[in-house]
Amino acid sequence: MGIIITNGKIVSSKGILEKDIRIVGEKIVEIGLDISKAEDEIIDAKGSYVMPGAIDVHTHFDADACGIVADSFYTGTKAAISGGTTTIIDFAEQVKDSTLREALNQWNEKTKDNTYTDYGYHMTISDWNKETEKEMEYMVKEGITSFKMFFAYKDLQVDDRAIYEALKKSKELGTLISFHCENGNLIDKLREEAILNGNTEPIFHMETRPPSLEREAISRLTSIAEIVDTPVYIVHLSSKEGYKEIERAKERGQKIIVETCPQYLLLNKDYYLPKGKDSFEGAKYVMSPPLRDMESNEVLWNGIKLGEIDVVATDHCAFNYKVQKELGIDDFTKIPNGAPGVENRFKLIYTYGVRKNKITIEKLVEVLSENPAKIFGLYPNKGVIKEGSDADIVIFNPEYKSIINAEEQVQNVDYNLYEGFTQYGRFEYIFLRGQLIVEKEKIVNSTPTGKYQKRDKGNIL
Ligand code: DUC
Ligand code: ZN
Ligand code: ZN
Repeated sequence: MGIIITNGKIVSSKGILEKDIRIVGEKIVEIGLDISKAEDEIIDAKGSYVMPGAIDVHTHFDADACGIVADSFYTGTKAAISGGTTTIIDFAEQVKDSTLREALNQWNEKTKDNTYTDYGYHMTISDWNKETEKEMEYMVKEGITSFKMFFAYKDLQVDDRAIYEALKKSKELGTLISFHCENGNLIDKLREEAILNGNTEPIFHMETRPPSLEREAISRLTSIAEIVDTPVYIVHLSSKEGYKEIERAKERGQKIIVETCPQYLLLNKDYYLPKGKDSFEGAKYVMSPPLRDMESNEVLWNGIKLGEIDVVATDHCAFNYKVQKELGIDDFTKIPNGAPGVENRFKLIYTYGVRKNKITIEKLVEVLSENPAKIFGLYPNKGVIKEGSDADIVIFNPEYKSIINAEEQVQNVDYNLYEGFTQYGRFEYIFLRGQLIVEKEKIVNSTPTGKYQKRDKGNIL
């Protein structure tokens, strides 16, 4: 017995198809008309879009501050699938003086039988040495075909020489390295100066991470990548300054893959301004890079439309406002760095992108599903509705309207970046590998059945 999804509009980056889908077990087995067989269960998707499950390639679940975890893999992936995301790729983090294998073991323990979505890992490299280089080969065998390096943070950042060597190794292996582009040494200096001058409020998180320092790191990265002659992936692009720097590299003929996040499209630096009685509220928006000006919002939207920005991910890294963000009440440098959003991405991009005519519905599928799957070696199992693909399917009814409210969210965190925002759409059904997980916005399969995805090498678009 199979499942037939009928009457819906199947969306891909190429257009819309009005056909039926037949699912048997975990896979899509047929797409066409009159394909149902006796005893098939029929799902009527009239009035809805039928889309491949979204993929969020940038999450940090299980992030700890003062011994507390807001979103674990369990709650975080439950929130993800409630919001239309059926696969996530989280960052496993090598800490200095330890190995990539140790990080992988740690992440495997966190995720075991504990995720509602399918999942994979990128491996963060923070200790570059001969052993790390060798371990990259082992990671590829384990299905980890992407890595990450940082230009910022004392504990994580690597120098130009390490980036050059790692890119050479990555090129040899056919893998991809993503980069957090902010000049950490100068940011550290600006933060010290701010505190010495008594500038302790959350707004100084933004003031001490100016867009010029994002541009500088991008310029350095693209210069190194040019020498190695290899593509690079830039995570969470936030500013028009950074965008222009990427354009310059592309004009030279370089391949740069670019990700942004809803917060850099929809929010701006005014959120750091003290509001009413609570001058600390800006702490909710302490994330890196920080929020930028409204012009940057528009440049990034336009970049998506033009195909210059390839992926919209979330950088979900949740800390509660109470107790956790409050660690920095007297000193912004102690505010845990990160913000939630895994649950909200799909409807926000639909509401403020598609409904506002900034992008098409096809582009939404491209940047939320198809490109992430292609870039990170999940395609065509994921990212597309096609015969033979995993039946990760979102049936999205665009007509419902709701207001974002942290009290009603699935994310296990006490605030929402988009509190009070209107959003459109309702998830009528969400399937993960043929299993019905969400019906009418409610989780109907309470067992986490997410599976680790051994990834292939990605296709550079
Ligand atoms: N960068 C990330 O990608 N995530 C959380 C914090 C950061 O700086
Ligand atoms: Zn980052
Ligand atoms: Zn991140």
